[in-house]
Amino acid sequence: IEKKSERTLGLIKPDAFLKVGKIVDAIYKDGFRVAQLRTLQLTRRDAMEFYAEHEGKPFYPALTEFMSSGPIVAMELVADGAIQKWRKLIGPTNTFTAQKEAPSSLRALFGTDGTRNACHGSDSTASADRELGFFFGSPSRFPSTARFNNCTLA
Ligand code: DGI
Repeated sequence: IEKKSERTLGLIKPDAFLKVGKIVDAIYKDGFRVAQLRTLQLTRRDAMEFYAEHEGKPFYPALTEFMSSGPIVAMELVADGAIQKWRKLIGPTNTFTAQKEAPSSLRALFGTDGTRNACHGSDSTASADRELGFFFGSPSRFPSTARFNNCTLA
């Protein structure tokens, strides 16, 4: 079955920021094209808006605190069936579940725990459109990335 070329929003979360080299390498090895990439840091308010669907859940405060705790990498990833393909590459939501069930997945390799799980991927075409607009829409809501130029990448 021929799948349609698709785009998705991939994030490298703060706990895996310094693994951007290894993660982008895995992204290319899996056959994605990286159409856009930027480094930025979310404010708490940005993180609350990005994850608004989880407002009121017990993990929402820790999630939004974590997502605004340091620099992240936002990527527009393009491939046939990119949405499911990227979610398969990152693995199950919980890092420990990923380590048991998908030990070569990015969350298994680079995640920290249930909240801090290294990567994000859109879960539908509607969320991919919304999330790509959030990070790459014009005019951009995010300031210059120049202040991250001193970070050392692993
Ligand atoms: O699409 P996912 O990131 O795999 O999962 P999601 O949209 O259901 O949840 C968004 C993020 O919120 C997830 O990456 C980690 C966090 N999260 C989800 N469920 C739980 C959670 N964090 C904790 N601590 N406990 C949860 O049950």
